[in-house]
Amino acid sequence: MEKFRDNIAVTRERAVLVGAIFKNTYSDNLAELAALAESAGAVIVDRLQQKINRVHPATYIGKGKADMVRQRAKASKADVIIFDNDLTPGQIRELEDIIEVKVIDRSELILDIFASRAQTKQSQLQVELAQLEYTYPRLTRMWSHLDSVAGAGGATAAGAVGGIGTRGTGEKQLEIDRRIVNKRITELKRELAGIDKRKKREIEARGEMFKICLVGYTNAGKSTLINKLTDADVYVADRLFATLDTRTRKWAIEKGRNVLLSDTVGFVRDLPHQLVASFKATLEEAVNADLLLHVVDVSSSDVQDQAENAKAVLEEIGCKESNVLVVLNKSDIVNNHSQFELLQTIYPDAICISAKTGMNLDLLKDRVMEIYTGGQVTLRITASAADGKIQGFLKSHTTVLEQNYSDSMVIMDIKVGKNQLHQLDRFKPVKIEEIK
Ligand SMILES: Nc1nc2c(ncn2[C@@H]2O[C@H](COP(=O)(O)OP(=O)(O)OP(=O)(O)O)[C@@H](O)[C@H]2O)c(=O)[nH]1
Ligand SMILES: [Mg+2]
Repeated sequence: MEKFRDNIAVTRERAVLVGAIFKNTYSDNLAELAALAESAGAVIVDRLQQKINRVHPATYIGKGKADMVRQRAKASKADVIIFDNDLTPGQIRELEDIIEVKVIDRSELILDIFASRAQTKQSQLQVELAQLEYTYPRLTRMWSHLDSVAGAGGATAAGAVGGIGTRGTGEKQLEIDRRIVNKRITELKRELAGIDKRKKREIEARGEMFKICLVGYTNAGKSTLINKLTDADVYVADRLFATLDTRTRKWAIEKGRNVLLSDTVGFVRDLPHQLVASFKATLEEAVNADLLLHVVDVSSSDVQDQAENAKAVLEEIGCKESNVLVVLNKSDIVNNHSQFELLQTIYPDAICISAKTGMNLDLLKDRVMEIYTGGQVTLRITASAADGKIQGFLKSHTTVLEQNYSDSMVIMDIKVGKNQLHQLDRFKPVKIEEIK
């Protein structure tokens, strides 16, 4: 195995995709794996789906099928085989022996993409932790294998020294001991806990503001939407996992009505468990939100699965379904109209928008406003003109339609959300009356 897995990164490598599907299950077309591989920079030269009756413990797909993969890999001059299924270290080793080309699995591919995208300290540490936790058990077994191959060189000690894809010298790696990895894991956890605490304080400092979080499958258009609605200036790209960090901005839904809008990491089917665990703090933003906008890319041929998978991740991290508003994005480039209609029946409350062209963003604003305020009422508030507190509150938390003075009184006509009415109690104005 040390012959091939000296570098797990797949940039510019010629890749053959392999997916094992079980008889009687639906046929997944490897589209997602292809998108992931391309996002990681690989060039796809062939793809194969193998129907199997059961998992073969040694090779997952069985020796005969592995041999077929070898022939195809040879014919297409492949550098790497990427499996859609998660493999054990032992299976990877057996497969590499048979196929004679580097083999990686889906989780390793995703971790590699995350590693190349991580920009902030927090996401870099989160990815490193996930890599160590996923790769480490594999490495320890690789090391025990190496021990018996005197002088073997080139096996990766990936996360331990510098992230997946880092080539190190064999000698040096043999020196790397499990304790170093464990120590690093402890260090990472401690550093991340510190960042978590700071983030929690930041969230608390936001106080009573209404919090909205954009969630959904990767590449659905979340960052495009936050950029359109606020001055966020988040990086947008037609590739998977463009965003790994959370960005929060003020969004003025109406004049004087500010809410907080957050963009966060996108989801994908079966995100490696280690990754979800270490990105917990980033995903916390979604758990704490008052409202989630689930952005769905209606131009994708895989849209229904993507939406279902995103829902599953939301459930996994503990979000309530009642807080979710589905947003059908990219309505400007629908190619499959019957699928689009079907989606509208599945999600009858969804709003069809285009984050790119701005289509229907006013409808989205109205709906969010409705949820935020619980419907609005118009009130005439009479208070002492000297009462600065109530005037300050009304100006920053409600829509002031008119403001007049009479004697020592101020009379303000305002539009306010029913959900906010209780906040008026503490100001004790002289008079509150509803007006039409
Ligand atoms: N035609 C069209 N393209 C869109 C629309 N919204 C986003 N896109 C494109 O879709 C791609 C992905 O957009 P992003 O905003 O980066 O998607 P994201 O959900 O933030 O993706 P991740 O950060 O990877 O999770 C970009 O190429 C956008 O230009 C839309 O409404 N219409
Ligand atoms: Mg994004």
